[in-house]
Amino acid sequence: MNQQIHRTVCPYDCPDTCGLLVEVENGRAIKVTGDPDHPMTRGLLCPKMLHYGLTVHSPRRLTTPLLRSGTKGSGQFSPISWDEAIRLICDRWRVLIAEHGAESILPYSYAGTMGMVQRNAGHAFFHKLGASRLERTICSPAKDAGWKALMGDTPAIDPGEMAQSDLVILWGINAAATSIHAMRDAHEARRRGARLLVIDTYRTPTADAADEAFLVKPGCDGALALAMMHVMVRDGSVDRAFIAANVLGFERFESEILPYCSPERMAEVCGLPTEIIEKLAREYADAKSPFIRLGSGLTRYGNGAMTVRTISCLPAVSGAWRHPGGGILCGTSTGAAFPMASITREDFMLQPTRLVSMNQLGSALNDLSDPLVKSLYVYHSNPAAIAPDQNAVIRGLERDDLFTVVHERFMTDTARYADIVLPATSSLEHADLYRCYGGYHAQRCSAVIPVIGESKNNWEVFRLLAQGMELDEPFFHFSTDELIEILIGEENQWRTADINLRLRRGESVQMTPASSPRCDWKTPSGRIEILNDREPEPLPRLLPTHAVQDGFPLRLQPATTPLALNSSFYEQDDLRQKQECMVLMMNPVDAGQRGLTDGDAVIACNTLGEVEFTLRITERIPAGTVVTEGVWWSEFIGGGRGVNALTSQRLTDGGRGSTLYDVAVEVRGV
Ligand SMILES: Nc1nc2c(c(=O)[nH]1)N[C@H]1C(S)=C(S)[C@@H](COP(=O)(O)OP(=O)(O)OC[C@H]3O[C@@H](n4cnc5c(=O)[nH]c(N)nc54)[C@H](O)[C@@H]3O)O[C@H]1N2
Ligand SMILES: Nc1nc2c(c(=O)[nH]1)N[C@H]1C(S)=C(S)[C@@H](COP(=O)(O)OP(=O)(O)OC[C@H]3O[C@@H](n4cnc5c(=O)[nH]c(N)nc54)[C@H](O)[C@@H]3O)O[C@H]1N2
Ligand code: SF4
Ligand SMILES: [Mo]
Repeated sequence: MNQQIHRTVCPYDCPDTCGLLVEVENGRAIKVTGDPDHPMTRGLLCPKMLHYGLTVHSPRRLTTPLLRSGTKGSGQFSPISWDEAIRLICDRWRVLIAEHGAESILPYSYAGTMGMVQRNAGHAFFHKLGASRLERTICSPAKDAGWKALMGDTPAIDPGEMAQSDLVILWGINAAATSIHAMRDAHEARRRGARLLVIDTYRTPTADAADEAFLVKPGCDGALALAMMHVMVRDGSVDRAFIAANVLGFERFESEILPYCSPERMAEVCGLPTEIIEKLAREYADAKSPFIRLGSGLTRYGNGAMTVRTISCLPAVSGAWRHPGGGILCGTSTGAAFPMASITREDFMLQPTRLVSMNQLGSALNDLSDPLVKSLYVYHSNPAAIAPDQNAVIRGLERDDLFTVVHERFMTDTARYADIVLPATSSLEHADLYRCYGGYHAQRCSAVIPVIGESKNNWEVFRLLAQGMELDEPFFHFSTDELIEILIGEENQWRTADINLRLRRGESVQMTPASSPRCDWKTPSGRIEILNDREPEPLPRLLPTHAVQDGFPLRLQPATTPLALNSSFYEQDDLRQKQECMVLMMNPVDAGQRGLTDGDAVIACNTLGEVEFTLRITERIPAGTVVTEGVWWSEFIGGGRGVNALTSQRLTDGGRGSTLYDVAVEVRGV
């Protein structure tokens, strides 16, 4: 028996980027555990990755290239060889480029793997081809836009500071599901005496772990933050000395905005009673070093950027920034640690090509002209399930004249609509370099098992396509390891020669962020800019969400589940069965008003679509809101449509992000 333990990294889109130990026996991953020596993981893994072997060796894995043999969406395909697949794709693209121009080809990729080489493997190829470019903004760009409007380029504080705080607020983050190591840190802070508060739209497992949870109406946190600051001004608990030295424009904010944001007024908007807002404001102001960990949940609304900007004013007004442990953390950025431009190769573009928002794929496939999108190449993403306005996306994918290629590990909703499907490796079958967005670590890894079937990794496929399209560029001859070497070759502020050496050895390394001292604000004025005249809205203020629609009185919140990650992990039967089925959670009051009972089959609808759910009546959801968790594959749900048949292609107020959580619906029995 040949048995070995290998070090590798979790490839999924999760802020923790865990170190994994994989036990391999005769070429199969038989056990996966959290690396005890990894600075963030420290031996703790989430339930999804504990059985990663079931994903990697799933009987559902695609093993050969496939050519469509039935109608689009039928899932009927015949196996073909790689040579034939590449030839068919390149022949078709040559014709399309001659007839419609290269911008008629649209790549679509996002976060199936977070490895820097495999994730960005297509950029150089599509830039060289002159294809349309994808604006990759589905996740939370509104968070960055909101932060930037107030804080400019000020870097994030160290997530580890949470331990020094006396009041931790997890705001719009379901850490127990989505960032389990931040949750562990929150527990540790609490054991040391900090109070733990959660602000969410429903009672999540994270809320259960808190000393107190506050449930707001979806997209209305800005009102809560404004009311808190109103109370702080009224009660004289703002830090005037800190403001005078560090903040720009507080006087105007104080005189033009806050007087209209009394708790009485804002209570109606955010759904929290006046006395609770008062209490929360006092507790925040009285804490010495309150630490706000801001999630992405509240950013996916029409007012998402403004909400982040408004909440981020709190530590400026209270002076929390003065003390270690105090402040607000939106997420860390390690983007500058590696020379990504040497992989993405924007210099390969002869001129900047058309940009298409990934949040508006439905419109791009149905309405975009000059040129029409004639070919879609999807890799490590599942837009038929995860993109907003699913009906529009699928209508586009059904077009007979659209040539669709999907490179995937599984027969996803998107792959079902492909003309050609290409089998992709899992992270255990290819090399890559990973960096984290919830901390400052990085790690390189090699393949630890042989490839499954004829799968190929993203970079290998783009090398074959470059050859097929006769793209004459030495770059396309590099191996994955050579590209990794380009990324870690040179030292910089983040990576010393020693860190690079340890990266080469496959160790998990803690990089040194190019940080600045506390209260060194990287804004044009050198202060926290509560007043920012460069923004369309110069001051933070109350902005409405999108989802106010007559006839659709309930707010639907699509939420995450600990048992899946976006549409990934539905291939693991055990995890999926624990979720049981696609559930819609509703407060007893709303259910009573509609004559619905627990377990009913129900339909949630709005002007975009109708989706079937199984109803679960629960006090965990406040009246007026309904919640569904997970992004289900259509093969496991009734009616064939997931929650994104109800979400819209409208964009956020800043950052052109998705407004996936900004949804109005009505619910009825089937
Ligand atoms: N298990 C698991 N882990 C994941 C993912 C997953 O799907 N499953 N997804 C990964 C990805 S891609 C991302 S971007 C991150 C996201 O991770 P998080 O930042 O945690 O974001 P979400 O889970 O989308 O939303 C967080 C919480 O915000 C709440 N929320 C929604 N709207 C509002 C609002 O208006 N106000 C307030 N206060 N709360 C609101 C939701 O109910 C949810 O509990 O997680 C990553 N990790
Ligand atoms: N309703 C609703 N919609 C959402 C969300 C939500 O919470 N609710 N979350 C949103 C967010 S925050 C995000 S970030 C997006 C995420 O959207 P996506 O990035 O599309 O993420 P996944 O759904 O995980 O799909 C990734 C696919 O990549 C494939 N894959 C994995 N590794 C590889 C590889 O190495 N090569 C190739 N070729 N394929 C690979 C997997 O099999 C999987 O099918 O979804 C968004 N959509
Ligand atoms: S999904 Fe997140 S918590 Fe789970 S193993 Fe991967 S990085 Fe760690
Ligand atoms: Mo995301």
